[in-house]
Amino acid sequence: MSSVVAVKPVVPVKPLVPVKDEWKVGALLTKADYEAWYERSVEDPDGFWREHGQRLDWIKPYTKVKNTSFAPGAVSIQWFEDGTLNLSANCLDRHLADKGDQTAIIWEGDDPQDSRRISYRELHEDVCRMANVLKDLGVARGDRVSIYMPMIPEAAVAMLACARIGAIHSVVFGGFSPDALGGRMEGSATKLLITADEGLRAGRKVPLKANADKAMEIAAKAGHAVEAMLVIRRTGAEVAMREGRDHWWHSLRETVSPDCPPEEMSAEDPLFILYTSGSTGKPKGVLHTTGGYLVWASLTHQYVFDYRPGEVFWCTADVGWVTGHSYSVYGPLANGGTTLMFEGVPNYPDAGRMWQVVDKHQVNIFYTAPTAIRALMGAGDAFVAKSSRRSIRLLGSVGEPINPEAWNWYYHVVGEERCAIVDTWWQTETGGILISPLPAVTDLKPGSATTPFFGVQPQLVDNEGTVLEGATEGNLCITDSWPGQMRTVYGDHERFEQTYFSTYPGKYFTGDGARRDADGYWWITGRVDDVINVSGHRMGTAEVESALVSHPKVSEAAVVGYPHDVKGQGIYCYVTLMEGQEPSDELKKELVAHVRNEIGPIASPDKIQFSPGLPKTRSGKIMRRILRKIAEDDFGALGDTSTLADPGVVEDLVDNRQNRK
Ligand code: 6R9
Repeated sequence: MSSVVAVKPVVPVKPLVPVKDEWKVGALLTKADYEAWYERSVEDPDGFWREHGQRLDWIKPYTKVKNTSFAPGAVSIQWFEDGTLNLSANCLDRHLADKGDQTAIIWEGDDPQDSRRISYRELHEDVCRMANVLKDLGVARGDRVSIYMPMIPEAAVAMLACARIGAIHSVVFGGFSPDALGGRMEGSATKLLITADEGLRAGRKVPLKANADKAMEIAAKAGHAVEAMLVIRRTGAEVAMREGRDHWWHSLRETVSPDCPPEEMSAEDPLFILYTSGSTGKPKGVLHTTGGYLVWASLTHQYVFDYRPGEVFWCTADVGWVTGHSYSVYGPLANGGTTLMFEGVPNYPDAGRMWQVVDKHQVNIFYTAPTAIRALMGAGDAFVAKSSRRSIRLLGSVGEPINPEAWNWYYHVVGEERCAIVDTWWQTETGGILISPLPAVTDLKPGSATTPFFGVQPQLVDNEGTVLEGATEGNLCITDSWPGQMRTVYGDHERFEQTYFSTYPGKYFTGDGARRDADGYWWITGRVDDVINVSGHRMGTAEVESALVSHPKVSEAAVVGYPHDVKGQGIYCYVTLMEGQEPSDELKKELVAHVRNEIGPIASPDKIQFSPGLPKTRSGKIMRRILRKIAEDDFGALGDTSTLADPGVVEDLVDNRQNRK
């Protein structure tokens, strides 16, 4: 997609869009409710969550509620710890009596002719069958199962089947490379992998099974042999099946019982691992547990989206990301809702696809990312105007800061000023939404995630950790735990403490910067660590750097983000070549292909600049601040360069920026 978007202001951005009376009709919470609930949630968290934990069906009710500590060296997070439950029973079984025939999942295929509706009864049966198949293949409670799938209902079935038997799932985005999948399978010591023959996106086939085969080899070489693979037939392509190791889901499905009693799990038993990028080269396995996570996913889904029975909820995120976990699958299903899963992409067959799907399935709540909004805005209003969109009642945004122009377009053109926009700030680590407007409660400010959800206590600190008061800007921390918080980094609790609780001891540090305005509204300004946000996807600059230096012709690389009209941030790489290697356009192409191969297409470098040297301090640290400025063409503000070992390097970088592409 082109990186140039003509941002035409539809109407001037208004600094404040007050709640409209229509948004209050039938709403679950009033402003007074929000204020009273919020106050109680922070003054009496035990009482508040004791009550709200009851939204789930517990096998053995909890007597304890909050048991958490952010204390240095002793970080420990437990919620509802003596309660037991099963997550899949909460998402399925408990809805069968009233809603057995209601649609749980509407599936819209890549091809506009392809769609399916799956009732709660059908989904329950499929989940039970897959759970039984997993058991037959040797998966037991506590085992790790990796899931590498396209956006088809079987991805949700696989997640729920794991939850039913107490296995821990690790979903790996279908766009990741065999290397990335192999590394994650090794890291989680995966017992079994669930994948599909092929995926389908914008009419193009994605060779998932072939990638999975390579990933199995990579994991084995790294020292971990994955025992089995369960393969879903999606396109019907011929794929190699290894006898004794690989199994077809459609064959085994018929050999098992449609009943599978749900395993009784403790609230603090692990539910899933999800790998996410951080400041170091190695992705972290974020671990979420069962009870608190589901309380959080379902409560935020209900109140942030003001979700009402019978409504069709469409979160466009892939299940490979946390947004897909919490708001395509677990939140909506725990609430007995109807969730739409979309296999395709926003601009196929054309840029009107999203709105056609909205009309076709009468979507009421639409939740997507700013990058998609900007891309569709760039394609022109005509694609939107061809659809009715009258079914939409609420719009949502997630993944990165939404610029006011994109907000405005979403509000005026897509929503025709009828719908509130909830700009929801949260992270893989937080399990669900932490800061967001509520549609009937919060006056909106384009670009602001506004106010905290129940139990969330944000705080700004400066680089020394001093707490900042009033209208100001700083590093965003959260001072106390909430039920959906991650519990640890899988297999590495020390890294968990180190990453999130050591920078500002006693607080959870988000890695984001934020501003609080005079009305107490929160504005997220973006990452303050070495993580960049490319099309709403987190990418560690260190990961891209290590992919680049793994190329034989590269001696050193430094990667930074720069502003990109559609992606939010683009990937800018400074590359130093090995002695004797000549820079060329060919080599740039080779390096781009190499990074795609190592990580996946989402990590494709947007610009590569060959640079004979990188700006370093005398102790050898790369000065990224300077590299960021050059990438932004902001040469006037390079700041203090006096600590550089060789100041001449900077001039060289500025002079050579023409060679970037
Ligand atoms: C849910 C998700 C988390 C990072 C986060 C922040 C950015 C997410 C945002 C937002 C501004 C919003 N982010 N939502 N920034 N406004 N509404 O995206 O999780 O993939 O872990 O990314 O995304 O920088 O720290 P994840």
